[in-house]
Amino acid sequence: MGGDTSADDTGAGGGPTIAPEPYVLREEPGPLDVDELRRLDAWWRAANYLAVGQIYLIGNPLLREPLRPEHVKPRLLGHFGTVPGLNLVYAHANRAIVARDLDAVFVAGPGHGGPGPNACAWLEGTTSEIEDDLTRDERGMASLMRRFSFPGGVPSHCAPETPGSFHEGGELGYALLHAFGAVMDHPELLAVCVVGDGEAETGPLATSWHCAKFLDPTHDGAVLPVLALNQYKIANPTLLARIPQEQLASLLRGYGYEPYFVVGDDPSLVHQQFASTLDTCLDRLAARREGTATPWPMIVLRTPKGWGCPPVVDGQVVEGTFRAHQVPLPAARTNDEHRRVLEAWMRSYRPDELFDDDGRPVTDLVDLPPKGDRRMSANPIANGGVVLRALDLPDWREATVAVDTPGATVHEPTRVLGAWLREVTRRNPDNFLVFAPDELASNRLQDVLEVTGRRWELEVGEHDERLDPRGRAVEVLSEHICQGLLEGYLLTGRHGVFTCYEAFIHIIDSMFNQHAKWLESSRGLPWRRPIASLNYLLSSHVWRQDHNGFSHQDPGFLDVVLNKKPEIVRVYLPPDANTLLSTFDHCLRSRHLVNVVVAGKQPSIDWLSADDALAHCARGIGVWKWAGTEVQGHEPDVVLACAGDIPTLETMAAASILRRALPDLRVRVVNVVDLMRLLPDDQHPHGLPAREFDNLFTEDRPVIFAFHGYPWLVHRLTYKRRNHAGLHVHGFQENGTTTTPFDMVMLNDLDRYRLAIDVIDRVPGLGSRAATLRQHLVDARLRAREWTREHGEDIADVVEWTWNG
Ligand SMILES: Cc1ncc(C[n+]2csc(CCOP(=O)(O)OP(=O)(O)O)c2C)c(N)n1
Ligand SMILES: [Mg+2]
Repeated sequence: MGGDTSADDTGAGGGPTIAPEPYVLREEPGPLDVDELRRLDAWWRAANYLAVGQIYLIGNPLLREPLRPEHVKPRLLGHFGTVPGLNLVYAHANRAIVARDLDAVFVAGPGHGGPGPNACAWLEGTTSEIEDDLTRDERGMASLMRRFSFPGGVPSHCAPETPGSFHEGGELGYALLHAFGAVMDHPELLAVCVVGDGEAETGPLATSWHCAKFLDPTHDGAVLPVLALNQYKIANPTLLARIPQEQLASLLRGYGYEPYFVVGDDPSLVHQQFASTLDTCLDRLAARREGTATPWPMIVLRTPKGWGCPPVVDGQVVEGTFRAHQVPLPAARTNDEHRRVLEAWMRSYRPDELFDDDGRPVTDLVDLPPKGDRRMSANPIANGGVVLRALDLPDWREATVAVDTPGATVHEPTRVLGAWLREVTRRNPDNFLVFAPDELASNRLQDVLEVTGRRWELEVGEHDERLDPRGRAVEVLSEHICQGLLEGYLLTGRHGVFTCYEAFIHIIDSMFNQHAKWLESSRGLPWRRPIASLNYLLSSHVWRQDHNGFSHQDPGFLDVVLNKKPEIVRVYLPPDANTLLSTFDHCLRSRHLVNVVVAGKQPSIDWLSADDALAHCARGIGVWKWAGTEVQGHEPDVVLACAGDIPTLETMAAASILRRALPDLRVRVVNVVDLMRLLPDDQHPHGLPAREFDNLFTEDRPVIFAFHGYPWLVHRLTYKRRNHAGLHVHGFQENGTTTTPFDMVMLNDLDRYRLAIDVIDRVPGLGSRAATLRQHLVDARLRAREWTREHGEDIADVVEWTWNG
């Protein structure tokens, strides 16, 4: 819901409630002849009528009888204010699609106007093709109206349930991003994108005007932004409506657009103006396509909020004000006056002219929109899974590093992955993109730039590197843009990767949430096909941002991700280069998920060969037998578990300290690549059955778990496990600063010495036996800390340490 309007729902506000007057169309100069004008206007009225019906009615859809209280929904939930604008743009876009045979999709930025696109899809006949009971007749119209914002029905906002929408419209700000993402690599596609003037105040929307600078005139399609300047949001005027029009025009010109203003409240004039403006804009876009350098056209549509609704309710002006945002007549069920005006309002659209005796749209209405896949409500691109082509993936094993013995070599995992992504990019020149907020090279994926450039349509300076109007890497310092474009690209049937500093991925927490909700809801709709997964590669992570400091140290995105339904989220913490490769191959083949992969970019030890990496990743979790000191046939005394590259390193170093100092201690090392394995199998498709978990982690032995992120997350995932009381998790405790890498792990009790101390403290009977070792480890920590303070770097013992079996 967009929030409450100020009107109370008793309808007892005193003062008059006034019904809108039906208007009469006049012939005005413009591109529409009388007949066309009449038909367009009829379509607009029909869509508006159906939208009002969705907000209010559970019976009597065609007003065959006077409206009675039982015809009106008991809870009136919806937003009318934005609907007339959305429907106007939709109707006119239809005219253009037919006239120019366009391949177009519609993005409703003010997605709270769900009744509008629902109505358009029903009028176009798409809804009845998807759902049997939504026939284009009186019965189907009754269902359409009833189910809107009704328990067991469809949401009040544009959502996966809305035919033709690929835009979750509840959280404002992402409309343009989705539109621009959709047309990338779709050279024939036009995205008609309505932007709310309130929505335009959000950070993501404000920055997304720039996206036209990433579109290649011939290789990509076009977006036609329509700024719906209805001047209000929920309870306030909008900023863009109250700056002088010339300032608004300058602002938009500054972003590279040529704004065309359509202003008015007289349908006869606005129809003509909008039709001619749309023609001009589409001509301009076509000329750009042909190589003519012209500014990118856009439309500013300044019409009243709630255009056509009751002008006055309970003595307060509603039409053309913020009061029209939601439900203009809030007491239509209980208040006779409101109900009378509601009926008059609905009749002002002249439903008798629009629908025949059976409730079917009259021939003029059926004839107006395009047919088949050209209907914006039925465009297969808006149901991305339908047009999805699998990636042509090179064999990841060919990109692996040779590992004969664990610990003998060192590589930068993301750089190794980058070489493989270079081949992925090369082989998939029109359906795979990599997005980064200026961090592609910083995260060591620069090999990708050997086969492509960074997408850039602007001037190229002498010292710039690898800029290219057709580049397959999109770099812009806005996590919002990266995320939003990628979402639009995925939702319309393509593939991609977003690489980001781990700490700053939080900037798009909320966008991730909304995309996840889309995936969750659309899973339940048989007509929506699965799309490619959203793949995050988070590098420059908490443990190796020692040089950048506390602001750059935050592994909490994992906690956000795991709030979402288990069916659609995956978290992978590959410990080395080969496991990262295997993991990413899996992610790029997966569908309809969010995959979060956290991996380091600094030189780090190679643990597993290609074969071992494959087996380990297939299991998702496993004992590294060669790293422990278990004795066949005996339970271990302690389990050292680890998830994440640095925790794995520290765990391995702890294991080697214990092996040398306490050779009799039976230590098991368990590495976790797929964090979801920790969950029970009835909670996640990757969950480990209880017996397997108990076998790995024992039923009662201490488990010292070194974890990449905040420790509580592991507890959250395992609290139902039998040995949860024996699980002691070390992770990021929010102790960060600018210091050395080893000081970072010491600050958070994740270092090898601390892990080994924990083993001594937790294994029954070990404390007194290993008292000297414990003291030695405490001293070693102190020494390591002191060394950093004196020399500004880590002690050689740590820096030069490697696994030697
Ligand atoms: C990010 C975000 N913040 C707040 C809201 C609550 N909200 C819903 S509608 C709305 C006003 C939108 O105004 P505008 O974009 O101008 O749309 P319109 O006037 O066309 O209804 C607000 C604030 C939201 N949905 N998303
Ligand atoms: Mg508005």
